[in-house]
Amino acid sequence: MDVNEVKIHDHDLVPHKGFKLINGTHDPDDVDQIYNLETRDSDVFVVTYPKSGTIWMQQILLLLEAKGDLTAISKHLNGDLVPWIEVYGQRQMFITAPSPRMRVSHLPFQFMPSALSQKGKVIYVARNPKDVLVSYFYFHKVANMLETPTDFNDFFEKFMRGDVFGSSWFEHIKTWYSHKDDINMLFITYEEMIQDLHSAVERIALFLGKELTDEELADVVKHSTFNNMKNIPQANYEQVSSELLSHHRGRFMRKGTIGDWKSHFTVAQNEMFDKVFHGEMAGIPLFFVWGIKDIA
Ligand code: PPS
Repeated sequence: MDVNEVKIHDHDLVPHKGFKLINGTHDPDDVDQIYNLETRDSDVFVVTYPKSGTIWMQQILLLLEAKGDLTAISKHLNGDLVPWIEVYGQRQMFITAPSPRMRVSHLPFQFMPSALSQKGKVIYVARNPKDVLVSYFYFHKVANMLETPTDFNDFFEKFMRGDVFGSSWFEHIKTWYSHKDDINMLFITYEEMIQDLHSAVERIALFLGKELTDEELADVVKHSTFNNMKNIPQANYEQVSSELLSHHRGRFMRKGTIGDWKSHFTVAQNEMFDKVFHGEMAGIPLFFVWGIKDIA
């Protein structure tokens, strides 16, 4: 099934084994089977909580594979070339797909192929959760399979309760991070990529064992900057039907920066967020960049 075949049933989230799936996009029985998939050494899974840089990483993987040649990847949507493994029908296609199989996923660790502990690689992209929340708020207005929030506060509360597809941001990152040594995983942040995209792409290429010339690497970087990606229709999913995405209400390449939360959070929301963050992340050695000035 390609992206355009996803059916809009209603806005229901389907609770499944402690995680919330989207009705019509995911099938719980199918998702359960992902755990049993055989993996290959050449498999690459990009794992993210929604709105953390999934499409950005799809673009980088595709460009690394094409040695920086944008025209080689321009005919299809990023999500058709590097699909979400949990979208209904994709698991079956994965089984027979030729190598290298590159996939993205928003699933928590416990649903992913157990064989990843033996074969295959994972790139986990983390983003500071305040910016994730804001980006996800706007995406709910665009994506017709997700309920449009009444207002920002309504969405803020849903996000904090984990009452969204992806469930709790805190649980997602903590479970994946706690398994980082059990699998072959590169942990990278959205903010590191913003700060120095060239170094990030070099790290990703090294992790994947891709050998590119300096010129090819520079092309990968050039075609994955926000300014260039915002003009690439397939990276913005512009070909996806208006039944699925209300394109007039927003874009995938929206702001592409760090700290947009500062123009959205009230003082009270920020205090509440910090309190929850510090409680949930106590003892976890992860540090986030919360504003663009922090890296300038
Ligand atoms: S999704 O729907 O979960 O797949 O969305 P995802 O791709 O994970 O996240 C979308 C946000 O990533 C931003 N983005 C980028 N930022 C900087 N540089 C590049 N090249 C880039 N590509 C995507 C995109 O703009 C969304 O963030 P916001 O804050 O909404 O702009």
